[in-house]
Amino acid sequence: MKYTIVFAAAAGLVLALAPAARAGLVIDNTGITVTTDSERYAEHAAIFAVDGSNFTGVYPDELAGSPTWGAWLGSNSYPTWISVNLGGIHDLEMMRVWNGAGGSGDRSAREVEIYYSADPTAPGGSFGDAKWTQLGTAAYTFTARGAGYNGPYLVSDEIDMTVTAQLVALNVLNNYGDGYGPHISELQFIEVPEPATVALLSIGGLGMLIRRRRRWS
Ligand SMILES: [Ca+2]
Repeated sequence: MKYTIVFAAAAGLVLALAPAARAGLVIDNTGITVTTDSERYAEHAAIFAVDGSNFTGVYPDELAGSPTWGAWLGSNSYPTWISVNLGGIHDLEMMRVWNGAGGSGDRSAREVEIYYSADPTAPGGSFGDAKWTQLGTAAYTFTARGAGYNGPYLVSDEIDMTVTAQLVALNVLNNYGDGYGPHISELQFIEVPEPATVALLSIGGLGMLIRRRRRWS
């Protein structure tokens, strides 16, 4: 009876700890690579959507005196896609988006299908392939960012992603009207902590409970 109570309390503790332990960790972008079907200009290559730059998107920083524009600008031939390889399999919690600006803000990506795969050989662009799974059942509508080039801009979208994946692909169906193409300044991926971390916390909590129980009995 006593053990049952302790076990129930421990189980409750595990449940209580789990949400706290889910405070996300940003995946380091060092090992991240990308593939795409379009880069409008070399200085607007797809890699700049995951290079850890352009969180503010302030015009002078973004465009003037910079070797790159810090953002991906795709082609205006839709759909156009970018596939992010996280460098390993991760239990994702969220994707954070800094949508692009440009024009009067209407270069921001608008309707975007999101696909993911734990298989790094999933073929970019062929999202009907069985290796891909679509997140949700339809395209997401990303938030347009900024009016004109003059930020600063905040995070435009936080997309919940409770999935295990190595690849995350954005299939962009359109932008907010600018003729150049979709513009995305930065993508950030948040993962849940390693299960080992949660397990250690739980075991620690269980030990404390048992000790306390013994002291009381
Ligand atoms: Ca960037």
